[in-house]
Amino acid sequence: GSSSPASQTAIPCFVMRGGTSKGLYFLATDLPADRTVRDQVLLAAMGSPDPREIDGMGGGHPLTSKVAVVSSSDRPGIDVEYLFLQVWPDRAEVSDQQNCGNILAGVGPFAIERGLVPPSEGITPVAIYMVNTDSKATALVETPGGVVNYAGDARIDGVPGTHAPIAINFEDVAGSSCGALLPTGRVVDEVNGVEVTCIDNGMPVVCLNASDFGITGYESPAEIEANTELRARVESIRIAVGPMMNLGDVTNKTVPKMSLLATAQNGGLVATRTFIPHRVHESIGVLGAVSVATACMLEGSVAAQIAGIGAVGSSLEVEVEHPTGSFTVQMELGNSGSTPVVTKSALLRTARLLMAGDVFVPRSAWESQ
Ligand code: NQM
Repeated sequence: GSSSPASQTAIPCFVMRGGTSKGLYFLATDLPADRTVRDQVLLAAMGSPDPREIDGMGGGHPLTSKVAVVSSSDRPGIDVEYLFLQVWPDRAEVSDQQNCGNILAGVGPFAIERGLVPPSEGITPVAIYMVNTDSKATALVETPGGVVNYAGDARIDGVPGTHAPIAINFEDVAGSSCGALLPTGRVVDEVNGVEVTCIDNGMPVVCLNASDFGITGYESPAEIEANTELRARVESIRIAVGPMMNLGDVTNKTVPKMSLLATAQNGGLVATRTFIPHRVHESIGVLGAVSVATACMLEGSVAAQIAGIGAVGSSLEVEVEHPTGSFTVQMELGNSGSTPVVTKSALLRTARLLMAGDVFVPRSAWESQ
């Protein structure tokens, strides 16, 4: 009846495509301050746990069950803070254990649209503190006439059509999750009889040689997901390397990502098929691609053995191939002794505001604690 309290709570929310992912974008001030209640609310908003997320906004896949929580910042040189949350589709769990460079692509436009960052004429640089990894990114957002522009000629593989370019620059992301670029202290480790390269240049990734697993590395994500023996072998290596990468017990974590590598097919650096970590990515994550490209620069690594290149020059542009095309990473290299180190990386993304309004959650979700 009209006197009963509203059965649902409305929360201001944008739905955005960020790069090759899609998610819900919130201002931190619009969400419950208590983490347990916040996670309860986000699960309800997405419709998790349910493999189809039918009673919520999630798309039933990790790439479409993502959340950005954005807030203003007092940190020097920083405009906004971005916390990434992965909502598991099929498990009642929200994880802050990884960053996401694709959802990051929507953070600049969102911050401008929601009034956290005043637009400049032409292009607005947005300096973003990435809470999950205590690191910084700068996104360049087109704002002609002080309005965010989403239309343009930039194309990224894995997304139909063309859109306004959003250039993103990273500095100092090495070791941001694991404490070191090479968290095991070695370029190559042997785990379960297989050579692996464990690396973190913004995302913890384990580079594997696809041929060690009896596949070509050019299979479709669906074919790879259907290979139960392969999945079990990759997962047991993942569990084994977790503690070696300073990530602890990773059984229930979304990291490290497991990237099966093969010789490039289309003139790129290397071909990738990446477990994130249970579903296989339709393309590759942003920081995941940066980490794989970095591994290719390290002499003797599993990646370099396949890519067949050492470090060349001080700045280069490489294509990391993936199931739906390739991902361009620009890298600047410095030297630490004889080891090349990636000092900066830059890449191109696009993002688009899909919907702005309120997301509704059952009142009990917000009041559950
Ligand atoms: O590596 C998927 C994505 C990602 C993460 C994943 C990402 C990144 O494509 O920076 O973007 O690997 O979980 O959104």
